[in-house]
Amino acid sequence: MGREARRRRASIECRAVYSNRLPIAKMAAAVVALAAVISAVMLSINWDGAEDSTAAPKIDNLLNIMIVLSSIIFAIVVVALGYALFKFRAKPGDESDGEPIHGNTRLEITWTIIPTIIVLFSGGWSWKVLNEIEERNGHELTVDVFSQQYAWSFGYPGKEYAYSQGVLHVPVNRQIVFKMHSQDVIHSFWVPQWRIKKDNVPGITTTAVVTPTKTGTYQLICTELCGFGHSSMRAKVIIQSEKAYDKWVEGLTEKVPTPLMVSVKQDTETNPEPLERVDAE
Ligand SMILES: [Cu+2]
Repeated sequence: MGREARRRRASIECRAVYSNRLPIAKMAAAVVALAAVISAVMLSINWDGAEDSTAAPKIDNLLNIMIVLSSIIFAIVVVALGYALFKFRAKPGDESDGEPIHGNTRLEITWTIIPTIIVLFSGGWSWKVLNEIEERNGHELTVDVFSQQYAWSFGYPGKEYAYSQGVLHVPVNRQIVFKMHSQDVIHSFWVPQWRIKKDNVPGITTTAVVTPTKTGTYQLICTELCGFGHSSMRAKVIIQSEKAYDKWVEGLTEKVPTPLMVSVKQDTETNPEPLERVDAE
């Protein structure tokens, strides 16, 4: 048999096995049912706790969309796999080889286009959410975050670079721009109830924008394995009224130490926007 004839025959066999006999309607119904059950269970779990920043509901919403999309894809795979395992299982005593299958162009185009649409959609949606979260409102408060093995400290540029160690105070309902400066290895800034998570990378300044919506005491957690003391690398975060915040910062006696100030001054390349800040000298 010539190559072309073999190809055609395999293609016909393949179509016979994989398209004509597929109970598409039943399988689609099974996919919808399974995806609905998985989505319902997964969405009923409160994965990330309280939503205490303006970004939190948007991020949770995005997570929910991803959960539903993933449930659909998971259901398609499980139903197709389950059907194939059941339908095409070997008969007892059948030791023969499987069918020689050439492929199915239509199927391959479909399973390329659909994931492409899903990836573009989720990428686009994430982009939109990130833009919304990071949009400055012109009334923001800048706070410098210094991370080093295994401690956090903070500088308050608007308050003559007052400095606090192990405890961060910020006002509620005010947009805070955190400028992060790692002094050694990569750390990561994470207050779970705010959802925002940002790496602190040595040599560059990274930025996170957060508007806390509730007062209270939280924990800042390092979420990048940074060495032996990583699990204890935490700081207390106190969100309070603007008045109480002002009072607290004014009571601080220390100023950001010179070595840390050096990294503040290096903040040019990644964040070119002018900051309202007093120079170190
Ligand atoms: Cu760490």
